[in-house]
Amino acid sequence: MSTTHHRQQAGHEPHSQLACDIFCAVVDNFGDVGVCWRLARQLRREHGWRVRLLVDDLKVFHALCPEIDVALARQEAAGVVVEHWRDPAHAGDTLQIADVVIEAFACEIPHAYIAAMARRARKPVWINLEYLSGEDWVADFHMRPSPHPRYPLDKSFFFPGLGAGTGGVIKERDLDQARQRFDASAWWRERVGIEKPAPDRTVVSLFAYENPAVDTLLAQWRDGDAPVTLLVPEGRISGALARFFGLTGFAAGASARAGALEAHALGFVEQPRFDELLWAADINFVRGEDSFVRAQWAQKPFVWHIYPQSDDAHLPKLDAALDHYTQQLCADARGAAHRFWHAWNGVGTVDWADFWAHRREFEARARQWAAELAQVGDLASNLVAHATERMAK
Ligand code: TRH
Repeated sequence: MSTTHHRQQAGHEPHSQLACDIFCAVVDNFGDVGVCWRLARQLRREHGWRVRLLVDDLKVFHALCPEIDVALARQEAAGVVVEHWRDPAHAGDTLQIADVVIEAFACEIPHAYIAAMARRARKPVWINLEYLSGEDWVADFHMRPSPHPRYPLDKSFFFPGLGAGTGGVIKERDLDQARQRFDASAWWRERVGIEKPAPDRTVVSLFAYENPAVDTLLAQWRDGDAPVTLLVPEGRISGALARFFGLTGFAAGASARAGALEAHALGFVEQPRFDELLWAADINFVRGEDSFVRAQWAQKPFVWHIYPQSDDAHLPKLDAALDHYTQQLCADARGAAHRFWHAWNGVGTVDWADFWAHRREFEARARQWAAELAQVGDLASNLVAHATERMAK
C-alpha cells in the first residue's frame, strides 16, 4: 500500500489536528468506558485527532488501563488526555470546546459546556454515540440530526450496528495482523501457567454476568466425552465456578478439575490484551458490548450474554444479532445456535452437545461473518468521515 493511500485512509488529511472531547459516564461494569477508551485511542492513533476523554469513574477505567492514576484530575494515556469528570456540572479544568464533541450513550454533557458550544463561532459537530444494536431500524436512524430546543446546535445520533448503513463497530487497523501474529504457546505459558492444550481439548473462554444456566453447562462439560479447558476471567461469574467446584473462591491463579472439565481463573488484563484470550480459545462466551464485538473479530464461534434490560427489551436485540450472525448457516446449525444463545440468556435449557455438534460450521461462519461485518466500515473511520463532512458544510 502506498504511503499516500495509507495516510488518506487513516484520515490524517485535511483535519489532522481536530480536537475531540468524549464524555463518558460509567453506568456499570466495564463496557461504557471500554468502548470510549478504545474509540479515543483509535481516533488519536489512526486519525491523528487530539482527544480528551472525560470519565466519571477512574477506578473502573484503571482496571482497563492500569497506568490511569485514580487520584489525578488530569493525565495522559496512549496520547489521550484523560480528565476525571467529577460531577455532572463539571466541564473540564478549563472550558475548552472541541471541534467534535461526543457524548457516549446519552450521558448528559454539562450545561455550561453546551452553552459554550453554542457561543463558539464555528459550531462543533455534536454526536451522541448510541449503544450497539443489530436491529434493522438502526440504519434509518443513524446520523439523524436533532436540533437543540434552545441553542443553535444540532446533535446527531450515531448508531453502531452490524448492517449496511449503520455506524459499524470498532475495529483497529492492525487488529487482523495482530491476531495472525499471536503466539498462542507463549500466551498459555505466561497467562495460564500451563502448556497450550492438545487439539483434542476444547478451549472455552467464559466472560459473563451471573447466569442461572452456568451450573447445567458446567455439569455437561464435566460429564461429557470430550475434554474441556475453561478459562474464566475473574468477575461476576466467578462465584458460580467456586460453588460448582466446592471452593471458597475462584480468583486469578485458581484451577480446578472435575470429570472432563478443567478450569483456570485468570486475572483481569489491560484492554489491549483482552483479545488474546479470545484468540487462544476455540469458543468464546462474551457479554455486554465491547467483548461481543471483539469476539466477532476473533473469528471464532461465540455465545453472547447480552446485557439484560427490563421488560426483556434485550431479546429483540439478541435475535437481531443472531439473524446477522447465523444467516448462511444450514437450518440445523442455525436452530442450534438460536437455542443455545437463547438458553444462555434465560430462555430454554442449555444443551452443549446439541450446540457443539455444529462446531465446524460455526467456525467457517465466524470467518465469513467477520468479512461481512468489515464491509460496513469501522466505527472510528465512519465517525471521522461524518464529522469531516459536517465540518466542510
Ligand atoms: O462489562 P460489560 O458488561 O459492559 C457493559 C456495561 O454493562 C454497560 O453498562 C452496558 O451498557 C454495556 O455493557 C452494553 O461488557 P463489555 O461491553 O464487553 O465490556 C467489558 C470490557 O472489559 C471490554 O472492553 C473488554 C474489557 N476487559 C479487559 O480489558 N480485560 C479483561 O481481562 C476482561 C475480562 C475484559
